[in-house]
Amino acid sequence: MAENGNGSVKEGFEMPEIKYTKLFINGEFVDAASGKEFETRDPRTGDVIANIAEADKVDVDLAIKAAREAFDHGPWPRMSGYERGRILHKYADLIEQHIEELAALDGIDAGKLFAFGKAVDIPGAIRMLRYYASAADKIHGETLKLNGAYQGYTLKEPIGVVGVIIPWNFPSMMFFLKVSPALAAGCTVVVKPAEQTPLSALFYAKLAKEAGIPDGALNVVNGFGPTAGAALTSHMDVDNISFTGSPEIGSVIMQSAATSNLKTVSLELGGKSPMIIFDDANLDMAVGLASAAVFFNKGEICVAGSRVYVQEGIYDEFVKKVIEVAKGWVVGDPFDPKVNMGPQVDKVQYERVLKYIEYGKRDGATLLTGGKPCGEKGYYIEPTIFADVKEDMKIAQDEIFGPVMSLIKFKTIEEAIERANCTKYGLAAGILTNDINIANRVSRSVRAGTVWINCYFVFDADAPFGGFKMSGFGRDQGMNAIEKYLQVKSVITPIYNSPW
Ligand code: TXE
Repeated sequence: MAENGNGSVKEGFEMPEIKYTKLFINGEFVDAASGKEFETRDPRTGDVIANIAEADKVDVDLAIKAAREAFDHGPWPRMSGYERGRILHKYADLIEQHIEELAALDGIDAGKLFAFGKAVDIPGAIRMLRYYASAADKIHGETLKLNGAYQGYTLKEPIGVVGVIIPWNFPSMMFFLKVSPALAAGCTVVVKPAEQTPLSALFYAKLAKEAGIPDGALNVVNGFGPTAGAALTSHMDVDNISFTGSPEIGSVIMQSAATSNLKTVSLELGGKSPMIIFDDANLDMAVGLASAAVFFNKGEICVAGSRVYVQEGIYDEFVKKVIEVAKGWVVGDPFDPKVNMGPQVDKVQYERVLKYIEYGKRDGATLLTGGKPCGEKGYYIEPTIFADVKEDMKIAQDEIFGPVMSLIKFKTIEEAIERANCTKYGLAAGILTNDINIANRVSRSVRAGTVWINCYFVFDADAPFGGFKMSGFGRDQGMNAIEKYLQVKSVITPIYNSPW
């Protein structure tokens, strides 16, 4: 642990004041109808940060009613794309004025590195918002030359009320990954943030109002999945659900959509991504990227490169070096600039990761380093590496969502491809090689929505992101994503006395 780790706040740093704790419905902060609240906790200590209004079905119904009214009769979908874009850019300007405070809120709520939040997370969320703000006036249909004396065109119209259900690992990025294209398309939105990280979403709701987003167009209802989340997915007046979370809940959400009003659904459901390192790769780069790929954000990242396949020629050398690098990762208070890895988000995830470490030992993998909790309080776990991992072990198949690397030796390209593809997931893959032919062949053979060659974790608003197989379907980011929030309408007219 770093000196300042274990829950102590770095000297001179002022913790953000918790200003917003209520539900945000129809442009107002309101208590839950039941008066219920839930606690949000600081993973550095396990202490309560604040009590948050807890939405139930009644509150979610009110938020949906406001969103429906704002969609059916309000100005948001009726404005020009240019005007919506202007307001969304203003929204981004306001967020820019609060980067530090927002990074600190995600830091205390999710245990995320404050410095990283300030430099990457919140700026990344802003970039997402600006990307779609600039796209709002570029939504076009097509012209259609039809059979006979008819012509037509397509209109792309906003799909309606969008329900957004997001997880806790990137509270700000997730919020804008979904909300930005939906608002740019002219939809109105009800967001249910993860119950572990309710704070920054409420701040974003407040800034949305200040930016001029009309009442009802963006609502935030904090609460739990089986109550607030389920009320959103089963509602007859919600037209689309955009979800990121576990495959188990993705399946529940599809069922709920199917048995209510057949609302459209997009799902991003995590992964078990392979990092494939060939003999000719730059070894130091490979060691650095492979450790960052699974320890970054304490492994709480859907694209974590948790299965590391290393070709036999460099395997022994790689193992020596990666153990050293893992031991050098500083675990501790995410507000301390010396720290590389903060605490797991909550007690449930902390215990889940420790349980997986036990499964690894039980199933015969060799623990090379880490494997234990650290610190006297809070949810800290050492960067952990297992070797001799076999594909039929639980640690090689399940998404652990923690700082646990599984090392696997391979001989040939064919073997690497086959083994990389042998989980139910298909979200991302990393390939490290200097041979263009290997890079091309493997990138086309791995079944994954994103392939990084000689890099990892390179996200951009312009690069579509989503999964193959049980990592889900539908894409966030890129111009593709805006299509999820649009309907295509064909308009057909006769042509009289047409010369052709
Ligand atoms: O996910 P859940 P949890 C994976 C990761 C993690 C595991 C469990 O492996 O360890 O899932 O995490 C809402 N109807 N991922 O339990 O339950 C819930 O309130 C509607 C990968 O946090 O899927 C939260 O807002 N909504 C993932 C959201 O779903 C429901 C990121 C996610 O929670 C609901 C997070 C219901 N019945 C976890 N039940 C990724 N893809 O990055 C829950 N929710």
